[in-house]
Amino acid sequence: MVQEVRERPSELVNEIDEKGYFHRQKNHFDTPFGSGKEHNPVEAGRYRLVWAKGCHWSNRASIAIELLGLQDVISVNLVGRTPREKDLGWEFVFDEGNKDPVLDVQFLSELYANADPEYKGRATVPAVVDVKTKRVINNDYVWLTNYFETEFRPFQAPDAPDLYPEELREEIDAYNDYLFEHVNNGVYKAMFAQSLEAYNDAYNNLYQAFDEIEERLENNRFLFGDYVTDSDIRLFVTLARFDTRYFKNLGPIRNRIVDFKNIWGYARDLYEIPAFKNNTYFADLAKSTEKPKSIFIDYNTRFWDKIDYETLWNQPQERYLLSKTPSEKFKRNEEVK
Ligand SMILES: N[C@@H](CCC(=O)N[C@@H](CS)C(=O)NCC(=O)O)C(=O)O
Repeated sequence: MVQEVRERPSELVNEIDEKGYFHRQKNHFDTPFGSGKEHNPVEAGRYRLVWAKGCHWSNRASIAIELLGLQDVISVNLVGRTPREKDLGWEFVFDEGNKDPVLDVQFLSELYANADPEYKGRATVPAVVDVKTKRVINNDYVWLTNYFETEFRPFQAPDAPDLYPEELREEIDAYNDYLFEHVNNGVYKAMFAQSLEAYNDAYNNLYQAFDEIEERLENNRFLFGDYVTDSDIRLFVTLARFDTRYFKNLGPIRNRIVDFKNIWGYARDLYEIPAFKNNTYFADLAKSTEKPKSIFIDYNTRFWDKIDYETLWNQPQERYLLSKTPSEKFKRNEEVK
């Protein structure tokens, strides 16, 4: 029932400090997956991932599930928004009657309330829901893909890629922290900044990182060499949204993604992989939800459905020339060698 659903709390009220800097709310449901008493048990058919096309934090998880062949183990569903006077947050708008057919609820916030009636934060995606109890049991986007890569290994496809090789884990973790700070959340720090000082800091940080990544990709096909890793998923989801959507809220940008030779080739190399392609909805990302307020109508509102993103992102590139295994983008798990 719509009336009982809690109105969405705003970042601009709760997540901005006195100097205008944005500080993201903490993940509330961070119980890890594993075999201990303090863990969410690793089981097939027990969990459902809820994600949203626009949200890169959740897009990582949907890409990882498909890359690892876990679709029959962890079910997946999408949420969206219905424009209302009061923002009620994520809703199962793609399902009949706007209700998730497995969980039988309309709003994601209901599943958060089932888990913790006192929860005051935003009901965010990604959210992993226990289908038995209809409770959110994990919304820890930082570690979610790593749980799928490690704890869910017994349920992965036999030839699943090893996206988080043991010998690289420390380096990948450190690089993921860097990506979070400067790129994934770096974009948001600029987009939510409420003072020019906070904005300029965030903007410079972001472009410094893009310059560093451009250099790293000069001789490396992927961030860690010849094979796709967890870090590549995390970078890709931000790149896919940059020229499509973020540029609008970033202000005058220095370069688009298509202006970076290496980053742009790299992004298309990843986009060739079905799990990346199937989970990226460019037209939906570009589609504007704002009502025009003046005679000047923003670029996305005018052109979102006229740009052929598929052709643009399918332009050939020669990144394979950088690799010792040009036709293999993945390190496969040992057992199947
Ligand atoms: N859980 C994290 C990150 C996930 C996140 O921010 N997801 C966004 C979409 S990208 C969301 O679900 N927002 C829903 C809302 O704020 O109503 C957070 O709380 O900041």
